[in-house]
This record gives sequence, structure tokens and C-alpha cells, in this order.
Amino acid sequence: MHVGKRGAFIVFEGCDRSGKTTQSRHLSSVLTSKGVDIKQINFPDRTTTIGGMINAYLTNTQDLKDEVIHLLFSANRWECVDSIKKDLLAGTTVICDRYSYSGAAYSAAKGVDFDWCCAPDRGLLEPDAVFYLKANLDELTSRGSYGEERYEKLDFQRKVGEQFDRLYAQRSSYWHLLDASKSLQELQDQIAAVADGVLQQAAEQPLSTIK
Ligand code: Z5A
Ligand code: MG
Repeated sequence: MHVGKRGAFIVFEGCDRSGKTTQSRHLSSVLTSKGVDIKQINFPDRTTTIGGMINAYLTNTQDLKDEVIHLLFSANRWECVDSIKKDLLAGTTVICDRYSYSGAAYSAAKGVDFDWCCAPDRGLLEPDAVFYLKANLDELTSRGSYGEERYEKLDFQRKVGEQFDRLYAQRSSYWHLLDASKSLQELQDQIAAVADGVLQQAAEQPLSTIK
């Protein structure tokens, strides 16, 4: 990448098992093989102290009020904001597996007020592109039964999907809706085709923050 041009901030979002981890890793390796400087990250980042508290909650070893865990998820993003910014400004493209929108979708699905859920993430970096992997839930459960973590229940995932749709409707200019039931190869091709344009556009634009 040309010196002085910033990297792109690319996020993958969607319900459980929609293929975020698979596709974000694949895009990272495709772009790396093209010579793009890439950093792959994911949220929650369970390696920090706050991430440890989140992990205890998700694995059902600790109960927390809905508002408390929501703020911890947001704090877990805030503790990474400086390092993401530094990488982007140094020309590294950051590919992120779940971000702010998972925060709003999962908490609002529990009945926490949607605007309240969005508020703590205002001021975080806004992605240049979000790949939203959406499929009907029967399709996703056929990829193996949900595991033991707190949110891995069908009814709850349905509500999460509705909240992701709501977020997408408000942000369709930079969200790319993908049919997660397509084959790995079809999705990889579709994502790679969009990503090239995202990298070029981001290089010409200043970073922006979530309003
Ligand atoms: N959470 C929250 O509440 N608030 C927040 O702010 C944040 C998160 C950031 C942990 O997340 C939980 O935290 C999560 C949301 C909540 N809730 N739950 N449960 P996580 O990211 O650690 O969850 P995960 O278990 O790593 O990822 P995932 O969402 O369950 O799956 P995925 O990454 O979307 O899917 P995958 O691992 O890529 O693929 C799943 C399987 O399907 C795998 O066997 C693949 O080989 C297969 N697959 C993938 N794509 C395809 C296609 N196209 N065809 C066929 N098979 C496929
Ligand atoms: Mg994953």
C-alpha cells in the first residue's frame, strides 16, 4: 500500500454460526497474499481483564445484570480503540470478527432499550465496510447444534437476527448483506470482489467515528 494511505476497517457481523470467523480469516489470507498489510482481530477480546469477565459471563460461570455486561462489551472495544487507530493510520487494514453491532443486537434482543445500547459505542471508530452474514436459523443450526454458551439458543438468536436487520436498515450504505447459506466459495468470491473497492475508497477518506 502507498505510504501515507490509511488501511481499511472491515467488520463481519451476523448471528451465531453465520460464518463470520471463517470468512474474516479467509479474507485476511486472500488480502495478505495480495501483499496487503493485514491485522485480524475479534470481539469480545477475551485476553484482557475485561475480556476475562466477559468470558466468565458467556460460559455461565458468572451472572451479571444485562446493562453491566453490555457496558463491559463496549469497554472491551474502547480498550482497543487506540491500537486499531494506530494500525489503520500506519496503513494496515484491520479485519474484525464482530464489533459494536453485536453489542447492540444481543443486548437489545434481551429487551434493553436500543438507543441506550448504542450510546456507549458512540465515538468508537466507524467501519469502512460491514459484511452482514444473514441466513435463516434452521440453516445455521444444521451446521451443528448450538453449544453451551449463554446466547446459543434458537429463540434468542431469532431476536438477535431482528436487531441485526434493524441495524442494517439504518446503515445500508456501508453494510453489505450476504446470504450466509451460500457455499463458502460463493461467499468468498462475493466478499473479495467488494473488498478491493473498500480498500481503495478507505485510502482516500479520513477515519470517522460512530455517531
Ligand atoms: N457478544 C455480545 O453479546 N456483545 C458484544 O458486544 C459482542 C459479542 C462483541 C461470543 O461471540 C458471544 O458474544 C456471541 C455474541 C456475544 N454470542 N453467542 N453465542 P463469538 O464471536 O466468540 O462466537 P463464536 O462462537 O466464535 O462465533 P459464532 O458467531 O458462533 O460463529 P461464526 O464465527 O459466525 O461461524 P464460523 O465459526 O465461521 O462457522 C460455524 C460453522 O459453520 C463451522 O463449522 C464452519 O465450517 C461452518 N460454515 C461456515 N460457513 C459456512 C457455509 N457458507 N456453508 C456451510 N458451512 C459453513
Ligand atoms: Mg466466530
